[in-house]
Amino acid sequence: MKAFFSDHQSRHAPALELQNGALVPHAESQARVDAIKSVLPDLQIPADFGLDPILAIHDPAYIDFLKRAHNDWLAAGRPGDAFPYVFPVRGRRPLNLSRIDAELGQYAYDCGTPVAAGTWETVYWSVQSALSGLMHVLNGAQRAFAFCRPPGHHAGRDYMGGYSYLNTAAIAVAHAQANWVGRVAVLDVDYHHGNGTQDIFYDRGDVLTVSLHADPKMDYPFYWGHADETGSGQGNGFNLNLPMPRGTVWSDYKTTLQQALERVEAFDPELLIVPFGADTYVGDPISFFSIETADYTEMARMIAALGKPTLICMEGGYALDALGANVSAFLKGFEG
Ligand code: OKP
Ligand code: ZN
Repeated sequence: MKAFFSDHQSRHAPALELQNGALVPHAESQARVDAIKSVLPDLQIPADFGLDPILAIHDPAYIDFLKRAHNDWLAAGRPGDAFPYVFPVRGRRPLNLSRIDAELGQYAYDCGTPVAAGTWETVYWSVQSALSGLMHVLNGAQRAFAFCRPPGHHAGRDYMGGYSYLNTAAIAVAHAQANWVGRVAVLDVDYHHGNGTQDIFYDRGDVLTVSLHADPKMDYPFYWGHADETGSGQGNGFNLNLPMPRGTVWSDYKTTLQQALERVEAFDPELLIVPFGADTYVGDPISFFSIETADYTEMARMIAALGKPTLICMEGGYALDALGANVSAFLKGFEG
């Protein structure tokens, strides 16, 4: 399967994130890139589709902010990464503040998603990798792997969070629908709920969003991903959340995946997009499922059995010693 990645995607290198009350080295690191690259010897350089596909999903003011946030931070005399630390509480009146500290809080929902020097360049090219993979599929390939980095599924129309700045999968959906296809299904198999993707398509009946993830009663992102979030308006019934408890092993995950696949099959999409996180792995340092490396091959075989043209977008996965093997086990399940 063709895999797409640009070396510009290595520029983003945030130093620290706030985890459980401590500033720790950022889990979404360059070492992830090296681990995944080591099992993908033949990466394709993405084409440049420009800003328009991004603006089809994201708020122009948010994009403008992302491009200049780190410069504005430096100009305000701050060292290092632009770090959000003050947030508008529910019910505050909308304010148009230009102080970078206020803007960061306006557009972020957590303290794990700083804007670093190379962030814009990296997330821009991560999107181009997704779009290049998408075009490969729309041009007739049965599947493609977009090595997106950093993750994208937590980013909403005008917000960043969960290491995500631009929602790569959502941008691919919009680009596909602008030119080629009608119904698109997004099947998110990252450990964490794909809250940004859910929000973006919540009222849409032509985009089915399905997410298998850790129960948000216990795990990030807490405020989204509960089973009773099923869509609104035209989108009512077109969002399916399948939360699972910590410690979930493959045999139980598999039963839930079967349920997800039945829903996708009933929707009968013309295109399937799979945000894939290897953070369901038993050894993941920030997650708590018990999936083993070999299970990823079976997981992928089950998804491939749908027989739909499929774009896989990389999301999380932080166990550096197993990340390459897990990605390669997953991709293997799509071959042959
Ligand atoms: C991004 B992706 C745990 C803090 C969790 C955010 C996790 C973002 C994951 N104490 N921080 O979905 O893999
Ligand atoms: Zn994740």
